[in-house]
Amino acid sequence: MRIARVTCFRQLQPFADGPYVLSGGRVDLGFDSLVVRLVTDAGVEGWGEMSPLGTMYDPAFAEGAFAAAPILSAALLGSPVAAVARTLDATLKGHPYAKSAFDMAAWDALGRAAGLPLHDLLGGADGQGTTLYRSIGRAEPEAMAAKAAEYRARGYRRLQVKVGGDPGADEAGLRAVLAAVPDAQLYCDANGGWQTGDARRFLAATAALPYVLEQPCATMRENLLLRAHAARPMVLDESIATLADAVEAADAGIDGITIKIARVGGITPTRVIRDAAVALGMMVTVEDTGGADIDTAAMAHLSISTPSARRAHTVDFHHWVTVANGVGLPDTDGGMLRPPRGHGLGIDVFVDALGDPVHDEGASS
Ligand code: 0XW
Ligand code: MG
Repeated sequence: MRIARVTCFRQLQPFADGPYVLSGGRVDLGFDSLVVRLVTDAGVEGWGEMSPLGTMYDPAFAEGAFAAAPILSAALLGSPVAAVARTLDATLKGHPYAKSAFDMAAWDALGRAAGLPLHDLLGGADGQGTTLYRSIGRAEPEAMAAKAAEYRARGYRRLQVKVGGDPGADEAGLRAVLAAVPDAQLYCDANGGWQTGDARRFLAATAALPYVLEQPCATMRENLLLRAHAARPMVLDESIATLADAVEAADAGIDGITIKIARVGGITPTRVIRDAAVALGMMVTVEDTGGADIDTAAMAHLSISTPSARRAHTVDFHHWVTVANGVGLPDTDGGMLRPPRGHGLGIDVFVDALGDPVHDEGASS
């Protein structure tokens, strides 16, 4: 089965809950999403999605993905669907985020052709669903507490508290959230905003509080140096871009990793890193940098096929944004993300919601 047509769309996806504030004054108002449709010579469709978070979260930006899209599309025409990851890597060195939606679309097509939900191609479902968390942006402690209470009332039992600024202010935010939702499980995510000294100050001031520390500093070296100072569990997110990063983190006693599908380049490398991390004994989160229904379905399938004993949590991006790009995801009642039941990603895509293609080539284009 070979690729006969490639069509790319752009969808702007404003956040439903307003500005999203990360450390370092980074603020974003929504996702800027690349949606890819592949059509095979057998007439099977496959869809994929990728959105970076602005321009300052990862070494990725939407305009980069849209610039790479025509180059990758041309290379994929005639390529076997099963070999898409190899074709992408042979065409463009690096730029994994730009390849992610194409790789995802190929997996969707393979699942549809096989008549199987994607998780059956990725290890099979272990359990019914994956715990969801909501992220609380940096703000005044009262506002963070109010947001935490709202999310708890909406069924989320796990919350990601954004930190990574002044350690004293971060401590106040964490204490306010804990007071508002004492039964929630908390992750403090600095998004690499601290220097090691800031992180040690925050750790000392919050030694008695229950939370997992996420990506305290920007570089792998700083994070690994900090590991010895943190008695609590520590997970890395932005530092994990390759399999080698995951191995280095495991060797240094890091407890868990977050694999972002876009950051590593699609479902193919995500699966490799996920399975290696599980074998190395780490907790694993599979999620992404942004998107809506199509991307959330990919996170759902990769998460549910991660062994439940090693599975941490994931995000429901289709509930973060005010637009939809398909239907098929089950309700997230109880704060759980369940995979669609249909074949492949299991999403019926709303083509009309995507506007005119930004790129289209191949048969009948
Ligand atoms: C919460 N996220 C998954 C959404 C944004 O892409 C950033 C990321 C994080 O962990 O910071
Ligand atoms: Mg994170």
